[in-house]
Amino acid sequence: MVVLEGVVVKREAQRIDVLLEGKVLRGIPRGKVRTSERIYAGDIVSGYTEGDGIFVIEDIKERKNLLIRPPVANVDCVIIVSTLREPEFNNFMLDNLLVVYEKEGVGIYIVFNKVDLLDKEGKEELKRWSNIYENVGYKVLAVSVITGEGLEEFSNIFEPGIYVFAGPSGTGKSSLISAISGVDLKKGEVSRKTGRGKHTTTGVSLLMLEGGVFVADTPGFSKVDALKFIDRENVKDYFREFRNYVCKFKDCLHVKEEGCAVKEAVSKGEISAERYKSYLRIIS
Ligand SMILES: Nc1nc2c(ncn2[C@@H]2O[C@H](COP(=O)(O)OP(=O)(O)OP(=O)(O)O)[C@@H](O)[C@H]2O)c(=O)[nH]1
Ligand SMILES: [Mg+2]
Ligand SMILES: [Zn+2]
Repeated sequence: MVVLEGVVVKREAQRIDVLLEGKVLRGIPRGKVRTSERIYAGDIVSGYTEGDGIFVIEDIKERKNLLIRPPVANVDCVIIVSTLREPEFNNFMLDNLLVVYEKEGVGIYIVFNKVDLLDKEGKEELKRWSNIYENVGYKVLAVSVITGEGLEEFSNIFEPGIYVFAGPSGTGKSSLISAISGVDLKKGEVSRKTGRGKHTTTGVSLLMLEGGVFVADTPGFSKVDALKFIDRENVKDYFREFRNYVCKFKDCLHVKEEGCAVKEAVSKGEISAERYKSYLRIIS
């Protein structure tokens, strides 16, 4: 029998969809894959087709990486979608996410959506936060799905690979994917309306754009705790801006130690006080 290879483009509860030669088939794990392994969106799976649109999965190709939050395999880049308003910006959550993704070594973009909602004060706030993250070395974009502002620049970032849209609930991940792909995710999707009349993404699904680009829409979260994924003493390694400083003690945790160059940099304003506050709160 010919062994075929497909990509898992949807993972939700018991459902696994496999994209094979442009067609979406229902994936059914068999043998050791069924009993001892979990399959994630983004996985490359091998097996054979059977009857009515069934793909029997016999094996999973070794993963390049595996994000746990959100659960997607073989990720090239994470696009963290945030907002200043609706919902209010939560920099502590963003800093937790950044730590988690830094550890995975994936590319990272920070995209502030819903800039149409910002008044003068809001725009200043946006500039202040953008500067903070750009100074750390992150690529930051500001967009609005409603007005189209920034969307052209945003759609130009994509190169072949898997891009995961992550971030708090309601920031506009699904809306952004719809805007750049032209696919209305809210229609074809299994989505439920919450009390506030919003569509909430449930499972993870990958959409194929032109030129080998896959984008993963994922459910938003309300809380992320970096310590679930990283040991307390290693968190400092994933604050990029701390790496430029050499403290008196090699194992300095940058809390109360004598001769801490990171703390000194915070007091001089070289390192953002907000970022440092997040760091202390993560490890506390
Ligand atoms: N004002 C404004 N509203 C937007 C914008 N983008 C999305 N929205 C609205 O924000 C709400 C949430 O958008 P979604 O795209 O469902 O957000 P999501 O991040 O996919 O949410 P989850 O799937 O729950 O994580 C919807 O009512 C959208 O119409 C924007 O640029 N401006
Ligand atoms: Mg969504
Ligand atoms: Zn230190």
